[in-house]
Amino acid sequence: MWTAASVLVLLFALPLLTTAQQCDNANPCQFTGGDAYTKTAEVTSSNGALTQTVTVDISDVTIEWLTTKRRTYNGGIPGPTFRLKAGDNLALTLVNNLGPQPVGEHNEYRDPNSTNIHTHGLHISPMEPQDYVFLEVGPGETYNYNFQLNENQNAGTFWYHGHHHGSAFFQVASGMAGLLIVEDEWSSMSAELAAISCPTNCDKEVPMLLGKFLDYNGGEDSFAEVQNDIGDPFRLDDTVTTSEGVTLSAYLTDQQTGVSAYMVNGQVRPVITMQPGEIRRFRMVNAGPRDQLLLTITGCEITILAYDGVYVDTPYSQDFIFIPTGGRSDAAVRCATAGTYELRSGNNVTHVPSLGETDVYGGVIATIEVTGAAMSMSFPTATPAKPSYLDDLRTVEDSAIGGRYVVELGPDPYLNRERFTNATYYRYNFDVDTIQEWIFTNTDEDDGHPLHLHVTHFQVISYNSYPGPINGEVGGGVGAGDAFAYYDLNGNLCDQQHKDFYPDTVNPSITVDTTYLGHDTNDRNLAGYARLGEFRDVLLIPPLASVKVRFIAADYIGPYVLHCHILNHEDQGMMMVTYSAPAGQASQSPWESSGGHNPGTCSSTDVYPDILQNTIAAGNKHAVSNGWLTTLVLTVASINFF
Ligand SMILES: *[C@@H]1O[C@H](CO)[C@@H](O)[C@H](O)[C@H]1NC(C)=O
Ligand SMILES: *[C@@H]1O[C@H](CO)[C@@H](O)[C@H](O)[C@H]1NC(C)=O
Ligand SMILES: *[C@@H]1O[C@H](CO)[C@@H](O)[C@H](O)[C@H]1NC(C)=O
Ligand SMILES: [Cu+2]
Repeated sequence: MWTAASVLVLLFALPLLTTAQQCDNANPCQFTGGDAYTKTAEVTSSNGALTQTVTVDISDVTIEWLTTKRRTYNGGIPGPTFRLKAGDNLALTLVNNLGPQPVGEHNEYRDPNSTNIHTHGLHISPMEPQDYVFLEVGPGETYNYNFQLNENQNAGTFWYHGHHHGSAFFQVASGMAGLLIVEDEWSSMSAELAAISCPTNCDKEVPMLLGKFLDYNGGEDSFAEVQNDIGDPFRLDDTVTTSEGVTLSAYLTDQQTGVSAYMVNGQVRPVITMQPGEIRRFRMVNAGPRDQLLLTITGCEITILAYDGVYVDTPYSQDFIFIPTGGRSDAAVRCATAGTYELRSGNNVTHVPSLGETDVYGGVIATIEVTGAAMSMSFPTATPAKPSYLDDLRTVEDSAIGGRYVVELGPDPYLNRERFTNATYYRYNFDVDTIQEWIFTNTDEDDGHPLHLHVTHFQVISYNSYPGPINGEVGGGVGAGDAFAYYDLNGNLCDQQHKDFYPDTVNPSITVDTTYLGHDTNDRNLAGYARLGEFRDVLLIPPLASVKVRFIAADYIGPYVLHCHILNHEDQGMMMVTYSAPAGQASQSPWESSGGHNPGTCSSTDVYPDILQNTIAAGNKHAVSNGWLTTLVLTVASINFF
């Protein structure tokens, strides 16, 4: 018999049975997504200052039905958004409430409970109490950061995250990341840009901290695996058997059943609501920490405003946005007609020649619901002027170059043929305020690596022809003690090797896969390439590539850290330190390049490696520029294609 009470029970029970609400840790299911997009809580500076505390602790984080224990900033994913202006002071107290931990091995995942903060992309001092990433804030410790933003800091989209070597991947993947936005002065923006930007039109800004914070089923580099390696006691429950008859951990790590999402501000596939014709400013951070994003919004228009917090000279429309892990993009987005659209990421065969086999996340990230009255808005056609430390260096005289250097990537986790040693092992030093010309090369046959430089952005000058070397993985995986060697493009062993080289264990010749050779002649608008003249602080270096960049080592003395922003690679040693010395004090670096062999070279008789070798030698000294060297550098093939 139906009583009023049982009808009521039914009314309440029915919606529960038909939605994801019925799922919990004991009854896992796929995520539904679909909540309205929400901005992360923002704190804004006033009168040139912002004082904040971020506390790192273990928190219960609930994502739809899944509850996990994560290390977080102030209890949530992501941390609070900081809004600042050029010249501001950010007094940031970092409280580490975590407990003791075992001693771990150098260049392996370790120290889950030690942390620090890196202000990724700011032009700021790399010394204490600012952006010194070798500072360890250990369990139970508190540190008072005092970040003094440069008077001329360019306005843009930046972020902050944990950067302790050994736990960088683990903590960022756990959700320890937040947005850091430097706002433009209203008066510096065009009417169209001001119409989609704070301070007057904050409702048009869509800040998005994107991250794969649900990364269980991604194999050996996934969060779940690293949790195991690093000894996190807060792994998924292995004691509860789920309704599927397996443990939650087994369910989630299964490629078929496991959930995965590239989250937006800690939300799974949220819905962004816009009106037809409305333009919004998407401020996107790829907090990764290991996948690249190749974003598209089929049916809508995209105008690129900035990459990595630096405006492009003139906004341009493009049907994709490529953001390597660690990178950012500001893009103006407009959907002309009512309907439902998807912001999705995925590889695309068109772009493969530039990306090789680099990991690109595949899936829907957010939905855009376009509804309501039509609006008439115009895309910005101009961007604010850049500060002088971001001057255009494309046409500087050779005699103005204050130093040259080569940074060679691969195999992971090697950078310039060594793994990370220590904070004061400067592989190269240069005078502050000089113009630097560096070449980034990637010896991997198949995989690109996103290289990040601290303290300053660099300008992309050219994609050069690649003469070798390539790294050959001989006898299994690559790592300390594993056999690998450098070969030329014909597969012959290079005479320039590395300090872990064991001649007995490698083949004298191998077959080289040159599928991804030829970035210099590639004239297409492909995701894996930055447009020449643009600035980046993270640049994907495609497989078998040589990219020339320049920057002014302006204002700051101290360590300029370089590392692969696939944070798994960084934690395992794909990081090194260069040093900006007081004017006139740069000297020959006290250490030889890897065991006497110079990165970027293969055979000492080839012309191109000769140049690189000489470039390194010259760059090691103070502001060298001599005639024959600069002539040789000019002969390096560099074809400008935009
Ligand atoms: C880290 O800190 C948490 C919170 O105090 C503690 O439970 C855990 O045992 C500590 N050690 C490790 C290795 O996680
Ligand atoms: C692949 O990228 C090209 C160029 O950006 C684009 O024209 C094409 O539509 C894309 N294909 C898919 C399936 O997204
Ligand atoms: C850093 O590493 C270099 C090169 O291995 C070594 O010579 C130097 O002593 C090390 N410094 C410290 C402080 O450990
Ligand atoms: Cu890498």
